[in-house]
Amino acid sequence: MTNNKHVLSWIEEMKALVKPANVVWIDGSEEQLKQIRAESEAKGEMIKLNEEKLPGCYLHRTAINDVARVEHRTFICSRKQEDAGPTNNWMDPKEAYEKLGKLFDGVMKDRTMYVIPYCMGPIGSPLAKIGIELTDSTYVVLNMDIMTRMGKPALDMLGDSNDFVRGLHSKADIDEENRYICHFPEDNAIWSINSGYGGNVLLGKKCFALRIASYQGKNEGWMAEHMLILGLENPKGEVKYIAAAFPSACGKTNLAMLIPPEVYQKKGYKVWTVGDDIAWIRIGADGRLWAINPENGFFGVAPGTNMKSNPNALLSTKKGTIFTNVVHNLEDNTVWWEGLDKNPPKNAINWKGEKWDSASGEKGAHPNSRFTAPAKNCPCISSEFESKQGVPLSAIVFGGRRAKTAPLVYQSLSWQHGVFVGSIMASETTAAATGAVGVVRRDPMAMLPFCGYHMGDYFKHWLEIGEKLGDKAPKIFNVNWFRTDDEGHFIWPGYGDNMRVLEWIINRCEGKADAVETPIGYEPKAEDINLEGLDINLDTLKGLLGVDVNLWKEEAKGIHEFYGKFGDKLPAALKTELANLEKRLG
Ligand code: SAT
Ligand code: MN
Repeated sequence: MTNNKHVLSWIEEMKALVKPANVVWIDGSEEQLKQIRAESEAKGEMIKLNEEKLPGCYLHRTAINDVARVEHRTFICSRKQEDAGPTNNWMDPKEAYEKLGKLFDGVMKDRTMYVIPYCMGPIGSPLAKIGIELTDSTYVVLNMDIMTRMGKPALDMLGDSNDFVRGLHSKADIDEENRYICHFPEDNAIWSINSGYGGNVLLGKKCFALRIASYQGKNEGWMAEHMLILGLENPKGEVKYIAAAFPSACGKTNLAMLIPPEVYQKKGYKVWTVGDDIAWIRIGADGRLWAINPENGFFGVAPGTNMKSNPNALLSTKKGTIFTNVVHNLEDNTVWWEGLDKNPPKNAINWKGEKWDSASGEKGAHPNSRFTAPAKNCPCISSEFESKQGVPLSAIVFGGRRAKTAPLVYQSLSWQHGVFVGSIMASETTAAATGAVGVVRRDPMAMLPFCGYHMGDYFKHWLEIGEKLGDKAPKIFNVNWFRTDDEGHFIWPGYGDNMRVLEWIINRCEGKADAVETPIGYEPKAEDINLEGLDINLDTLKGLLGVDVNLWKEEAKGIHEFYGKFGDKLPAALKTELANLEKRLG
């Protein structure tokens, strides 16, 4: 499929290591995919679902010990430890190659090695980049087909170039003790072994498009961010683009596919999805920030997705989709998960592959069960989805799950202050990674698990981009849909009603809305958030916008502690911003 010497010699080297029984180059043709689906089905790895109700859809179950990203087994293997920084696990690249080399040695001797060339971003886009993943998993091949532009066109785009990310993956024995996800930013390489879970093994996604790409972006003057991208169309037909960073499983897919409330629909507002997880962002010829979504599908959280919460996501899963770790409904050979509807199937198999009775009180789907759905299925996919230059950003939004401290929305006082706001993001942990759920942790720009280099340098990079942008910089905001009352109930309805907040954000960007200055930033006047058709009164909204000075003083202490980690690498501008916040808090 290619004469590229760099590609061919690297593959020879990897073959000598993993010693596959067979090598199959993935060309991306439907004919070849058909065959791989059939093999995968024959092995019992994929279960073909009801062709009438879910055409082209499959169910897959991962091993019980392999259901989420493993941050404690994820390493940045830069030559110098300092370059990985205090927020990443580090392993010396020599040690990593040696240790993993032993695990990879002969691992594919009874298996086929698939060579997957893929492109992150639209083929031919100046923002797109090429990767090649070697894997022994047909599940990976079939997921990469949905999530990336996979096959011959990617190799053609690469031509003779050496600029491609070298990914090596083996399921091996799914041995938890020897599970490693290692990144070698200086070698453009990723080695992943002993997992079969999406975020650990679809190497184009978090490993390349965030960890390796963030490092490339720092060196090349662009940004790889954990952000959705949406277009908000007003009644005049003008579309403004927003990129928003939230930690995993905090509603990026829901926000990206938002359906405006009826009062907005009647006026002609619409939301278009460009991406739901990752944005690659560059300064364009006009001096503004432009973003593409490097992915080609959605790897979304299934539980809670339903026709009310996110009809566009659910409709995206109706064909050509792979479901992972959801309930198998044996009544009609379809799938189910908690929050899909109120009728759990009577005759069903849970995510562990056991006969399941919903009355047992045990969850049938894993909380981090997923769908892999083609972007082209999405009813609200943006007309700019394939655009090679991407879309211009008007606003950048940060957000997380905070029960109390963070108000519904506020705007930063400047780009520099916005970088501060992003750097102090905190959120309750979710099931997207193994470990405790619901614990508040700092997650700067939602990149804590995904920044491929020293986070102090990452903050510096953000500040430098702002200097280059000057007055063309998008405005920066922070949102929190997750404030709770004393009984722990969410106060803000969220989902489609988040449109009301987005409207204020865009109005601010266009100089059309007022704001009040608080110690933490600009907030809307309560009357400037449209509550028409909502069950929330002005006082409740004022509560949601409230800034509790005492809580924020506590917060400032926590920020000092967190910033302490970065030592000399913490940019002075952020120290200044923290001091200014404390001054404003009094
Ligand atoms: O599991 S993934 O890393 O692919 C998704 C996520 O955690 O955001
Ligand atoms: Mn994500």
